[in-house]
Amino acid sequence: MLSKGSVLLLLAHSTLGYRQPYEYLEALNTFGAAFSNPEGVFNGSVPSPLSPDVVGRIDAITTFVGQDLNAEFLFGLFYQDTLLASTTQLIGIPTGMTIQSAVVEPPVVAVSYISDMAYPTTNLTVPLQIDMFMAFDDDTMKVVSYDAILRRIDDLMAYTSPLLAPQIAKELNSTSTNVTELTILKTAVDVCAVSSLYCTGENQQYESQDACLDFMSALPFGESWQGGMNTGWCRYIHKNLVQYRPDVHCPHIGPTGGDMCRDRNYLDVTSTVPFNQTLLSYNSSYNSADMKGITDHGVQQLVKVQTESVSMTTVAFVSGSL
Ligand SMILES: *[C@@H]1O[C@H](CO)[C@@H](O)[C@H](O)[C@H]1NC(C)=O
Ligand SMILES: *[C@@H]1O[C@H](CO)[C@@H](O)[C@H](O)[C@H]1NC(C)=O
Ligand SMILES: *[C@@H]1O[C@H](CO)[C@@H](O)[C@H](O)[C@H]1NC(C)=O
Ligand SMILES: *[C@@H]1O[C@H](CO)[C@@H](O)[C@H](O)[C@H]1NC(C)=O
Ligand SMILES: *[C@@H]1O[C@H](CO)[C@@H](O)[C@H](O)[C@H]1NC(C)=O
Ligand SMILES: CC(=O)N[C@H]1CO[C@H](CO)[C@@H](O)[C@@H]1O
Repeated sequence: MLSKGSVLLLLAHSTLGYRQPYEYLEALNTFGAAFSNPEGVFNGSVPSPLSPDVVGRIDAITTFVGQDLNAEFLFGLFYQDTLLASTTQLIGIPTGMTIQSAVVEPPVVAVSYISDMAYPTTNLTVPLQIDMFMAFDDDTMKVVSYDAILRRIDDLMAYTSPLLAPQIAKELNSTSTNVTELTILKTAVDVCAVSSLYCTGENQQYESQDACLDFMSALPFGESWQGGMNTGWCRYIHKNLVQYRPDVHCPHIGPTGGDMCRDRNYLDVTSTVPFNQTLLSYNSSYNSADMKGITDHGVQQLVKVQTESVSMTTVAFVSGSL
């Protein structure tokens, strides 16, 4: 319990201070524009909005550490290899990004984007809502932490799969009208095509093309939230990254799934906080000047946040006076 006269002490971070709110909004727009132009980011014509030490997490997939892996996932994932570029893909290509909601609370921004995902072979464009907590390097305004949730990813897949399936059947000369079967077939064909082309020599994963098709056809596609688990869906996601670094990504589409497409423990996943830069911002509004006139009880309620990890930006109570 706080005694009367307790002082709310706010330990300051040793940075120069935060940017103006509009600068965070600009950074959100920059990120949105980059996400909508993956090819440009990947070929270097659009500067990457990511800080070199970025750590990102996408709930339906997993955590990515460092600029290379994050760039591959956020941008490279959508930049199709010529091998598959003209075929129907289960993952759309972002073609536009708008902000539906945003809160700027330096150093953290919470944002909900609507990304227009295009499926060119079917002329389909479907919105995907992406909720993110983001923190920026305040010198460069590049993303240093992001925690992304693909909102309604299950609904999106349920909506698009039957619309894509007839075109997939046509491309694969299949007479099936069963969406599940076609999805598994498409996953197997694409993963194995990528594996044969890129995963050779030391990076070889399967004994033969047939061995690959057999393995992939028997593997459950999985639920859409299992994009980081031992599923066909996980390998389907990772197949797009193989083109960039076969040595890193081939194991992810192979039988073992490497360190990406594997069993994961729900409790571990949920309790791990992988970020280097905090996504907590409770110091920024509640400074001691703001607290004037608020009762001790009120202050306690405001800062009674249970946090998972305590970083330098922390709130502490000191009894007595300073
Ligand atoms: C890079 O990507 C942009 C955007 O799609 C494109 O306009 C440009 O031609 C590409 N440049 C190179 C060198 O491939
Ligand atoms: C997509 O639109 C183009 C141009 O309108 C049309 O030629 C093509 O047939 C359409 N494709 C499908 C699969 O609907
Ligand atoms: C589908 O059939 C066409 C025409 O016979 C052929 O050119 C194409 O290679 C076949 N595609 C596949 C994936 O088997
Ligand atoms: C589609 O195929 C799956 C897997 O073979 C099967 O479990 C399911 O019953 C089929 N659905 C329909 C509607 O036939
Ligand atoms: C926390 O709040 C104090 C008091 O307003 C302020 O001096 C300090 O700069 C803040 N720390 C951060 C990291 O914003
Ligand atoms: C600079 C720094 O602290 N990098 C760390 C960021 O977090 C990842 C794991 O989440 C570490 O592997 C890095 O060393």
